[in-house]
Amino acid sequence: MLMRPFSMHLDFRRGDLTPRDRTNIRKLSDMRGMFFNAEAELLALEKENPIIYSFQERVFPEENGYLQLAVTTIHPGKIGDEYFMTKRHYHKRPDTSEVYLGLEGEGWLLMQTVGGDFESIPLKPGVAAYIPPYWGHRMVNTGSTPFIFFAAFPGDAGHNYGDIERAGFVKILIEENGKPLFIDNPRWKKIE
Ligand code: PAN
Ligand code: ZN
Repeated sequence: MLMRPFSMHLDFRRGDLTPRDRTNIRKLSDMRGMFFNAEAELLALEKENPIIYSFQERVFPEENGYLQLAVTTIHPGKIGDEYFMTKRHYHKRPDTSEVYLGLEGEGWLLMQTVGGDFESIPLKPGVAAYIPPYWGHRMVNTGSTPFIFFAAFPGDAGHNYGDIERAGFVKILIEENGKPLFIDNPRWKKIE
């Protein structure tokens, strides 16, 4: 069936996509074991289990030729010294790209290949980043306000959380003396 052209509304400040098909909420309990400081993670879980981020999606056919659209809001905060961040993933079809556009707040885009090649790009309103094929990706909120960004990716890209979940990212982003600092992740292991 022929899809008709259409428009939608993007509220940059609130991170609202209208109309939308679904809203996903990721609490700390959905990200167990992903923060570096396991003790701080457990404490925060027991105390309030905070919402780390949420994302609103327009869902289209999972086929070549279409695009999927999403707006993500990462709340400000830290677990230990590590900033709130997204889970991260590769695409199920790893040879697919994605574009992220910063709408509100500030943060960093962390990217990594299966071989351990690492790249990072700072994002703020008006900055768009191109994530090429084969790069796993994660966003991190390094500011004190919500970090909101828009994403567009191929209809059939899909999401693969497992591969990075096992290996972790080579670097993590922590706050030191009030500033973001990249440090090596001692837990990271290359998948053989
Ligand atoms: C984004 C992400 C979104 C949430 O739309 O899916 O920011 O992050 P996680 O998927 O890592 O939980 C995207 O990259 N889509 O492909
Ligand atoms: Zn993606």
